[in-house]
Amino acid sequence: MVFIGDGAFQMTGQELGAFARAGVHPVIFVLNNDGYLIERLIHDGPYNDIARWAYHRLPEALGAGLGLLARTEGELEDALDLANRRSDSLVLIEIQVDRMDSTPTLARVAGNFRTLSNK
Ligand SMILES: Cc1ncc(C[n+]2csc(CCOP(=O)(O)OP(=O)(O)O)c2C)c(N)n1
Ligand SMILES: [Mg+2]
Repeated sequence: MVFIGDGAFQMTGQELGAFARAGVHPVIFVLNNDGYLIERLIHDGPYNDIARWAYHRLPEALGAGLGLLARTEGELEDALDLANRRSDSLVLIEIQVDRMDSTPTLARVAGNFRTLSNK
């Protein structure tokens, strides 16, 4: 299983092709919050925006397996069910969340960095 942000995926996503060549079948969760949230929480600006890729369509384009889109909890449950039944294939699940969704821990840590960088 692989968990990756949309920003990090834009630097490494071509490796889907290598997975296909190696014949391995990970389940890949792409957490799509429309940019670099960790940086937005510290200091926001247009440099935290990234291109809006259709991540769930990339496995098909790269001949690498199945891509699914989850925009709600129900869609995520359906995608997990399908991934469970498709262990013979790479499955990429794009999970769309709100732009500023964050765990309390991340918000606290980033807030401390923000305070330090404003001193
Ligand atoms: C090779 C490389 N380039 C740049 C960075 C700087 N960097 C750290 S976090 C980050 C953005 C991460 O965005 P995303 O993967 O979407 O995660 P999010 O914070 O949105 O959950 C970047 C560019 C890095 N860590 N490694
Ligand atoms: Mg992101």
